[in-house]
Amino acid sequence: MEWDNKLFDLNWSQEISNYDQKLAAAKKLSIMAKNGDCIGFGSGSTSFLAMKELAQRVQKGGLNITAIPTSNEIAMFCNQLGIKTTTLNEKKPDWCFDGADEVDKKNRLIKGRGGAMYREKLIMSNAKKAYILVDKTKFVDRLGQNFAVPIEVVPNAYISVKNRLLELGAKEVTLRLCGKSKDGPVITELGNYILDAKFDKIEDKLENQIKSIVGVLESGLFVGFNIEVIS
Ligand code: ABF
Repeated sequence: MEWDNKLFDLNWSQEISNYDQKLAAAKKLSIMAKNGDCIGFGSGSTSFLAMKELAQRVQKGGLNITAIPTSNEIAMFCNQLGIKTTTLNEKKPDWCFDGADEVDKKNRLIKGRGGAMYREKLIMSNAKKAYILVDKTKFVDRLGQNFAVPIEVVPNAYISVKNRLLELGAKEVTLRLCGKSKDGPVITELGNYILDAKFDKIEDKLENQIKSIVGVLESGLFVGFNIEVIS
């Protein structure tokens, strides 16, 4: 029997919100890939569509790329779709793509609804350029208007981090809970918790202020990256 690596149904695309806009962005992204590119693969539904578009080009035999995935889930999808993967310890990405929850006029982002913002920021900070794939609902006048800033914290520090975030001006900080019954904290790939912090005003310095709290691994606030937004 042949080795069967098919674990996922990769046909759930039609349930994606704003599907047509996301697919259009994904298609624009996929034609940018060139032979030999090492590409950071982001998470979320728009990135998933881009990954499927890229996989079609790979499967037709016309494109030879290597992916650095931003989550274990994306790594498994790549594997199933026949896209080679590597890690940041082996290779540096030439560029990367990812989704976002909010984009403001200065190309600052809130990311991390899927909880993968640490690896997403790690890859983005090692790539020369990031293409951010969004539908029109993601553009905001004020960063933080629709989404809280997600923050990955070491479990034994989540109360002290929450209190520091309130001191920094957060008006509400909640522990992200999982599932419909909300009976336990969401656990990240690294075994940490996620706090969601609502801010009325987000200045550039907030990213570093959050990062400097002891017990914080990373936040979903992305400031100052070389970004091109594709919608
Ligand atoms: C990832 O996917 C996250 O950082 C962001 O929260 C989310 C966006 O998802 P989608 O493309 O499904 O709106 O990029």
